[in-house]
Amino acid sequence: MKSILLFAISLFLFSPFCFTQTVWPGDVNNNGIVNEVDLLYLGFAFNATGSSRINATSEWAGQEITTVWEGAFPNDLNFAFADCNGDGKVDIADAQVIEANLNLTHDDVPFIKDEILDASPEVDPEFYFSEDEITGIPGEQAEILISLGDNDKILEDILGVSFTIKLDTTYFEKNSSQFELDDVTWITPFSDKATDLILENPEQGIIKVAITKTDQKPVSGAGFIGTVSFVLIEDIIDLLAPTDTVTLQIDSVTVVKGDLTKVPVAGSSIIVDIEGRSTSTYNPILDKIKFYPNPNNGWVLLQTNEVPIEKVELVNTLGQTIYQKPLSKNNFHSLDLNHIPEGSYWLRMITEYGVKSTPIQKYN
Ligand SMILES: [Ca+2]
Ligand SMILES: [Ca+2]
Repeated sequence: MKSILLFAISLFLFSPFCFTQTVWPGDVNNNGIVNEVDLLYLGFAFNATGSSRINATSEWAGQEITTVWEGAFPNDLNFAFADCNGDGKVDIADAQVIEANLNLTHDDVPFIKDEILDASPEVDPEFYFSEDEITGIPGEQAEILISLGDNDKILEDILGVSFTIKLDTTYFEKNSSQFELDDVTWITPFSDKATDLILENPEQGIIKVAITKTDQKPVSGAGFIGTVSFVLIEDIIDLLAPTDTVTLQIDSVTVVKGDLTKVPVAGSSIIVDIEGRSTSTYNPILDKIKFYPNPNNGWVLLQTNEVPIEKVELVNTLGQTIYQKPLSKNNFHSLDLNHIPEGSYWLRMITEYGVKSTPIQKYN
């Protein structure tokens, strides 16, 4: 009897006739936040149609879906979640809602962070700057191409990619940094069958990019994606200590296949050489210091190789020192960074020969 009752209740709960779920416009994957990853899900559902929402709005408010659509994502989430503006069709107007509601959160569902897969440039494909070196002239615009994958590591059956470009606003002019997607790339061989979002946050020096195919036809390939342009601030040379480095960074890379499964792809960074800056003060003996692994998940090992490190510091992308530790003269040291939030940092190793400063990536 009990089981019959349970069956009846579950039939009632899961019946499409009483289906109620809440859509927050732009949170296509319904994980509690609107971000660039939602565009990848939008690509998966692009051109789907179904019932429009009653009193539909793109404003940030939870709206009930009363009738399910036919299609669903691989995790069974209904396609109605992709209809951000509620007009009964998944199209480019819904991508604009993602942009309008970017970074907004709701707590209708337990927040699930969009997972960034661990990846290593040694084994996985890489998002990288297409030149080994770049020189910037203070106050003048410079640009560099970025690429995803190369001939040795071709990406297969890809539907979309998202990533973040970071430029430290201490060194780069705000509002001058841009990313421009190439008209034709290996992911988007036909620009009318793809869409993209390029979301610039000049205050934080962050550019979020998402590109997805809209015809559900995954592509394989590797190569150029677009161009990052930037302007170094006019008085940068006065600002820099001799061992400071200025970098551009690509991280938070998400690459999805046609079934939305994720492919590990490594991010990267490049040091910007600054014209007119003397680099002779860097002591090459500092190259003897080794540390690993990078990226790390909380533990970093340092091997000094007879260049004693007096102190290590961890500096965030805002230039704030968030961790420091004096070190003994031992050859090996381990750093416990488990309490440090996930993100990109500079590891500064202070020695009597100068400061070695290296970008590191912390994952949880
Ligand atoms: Ca989301
Ligand atoms: Ca729509």
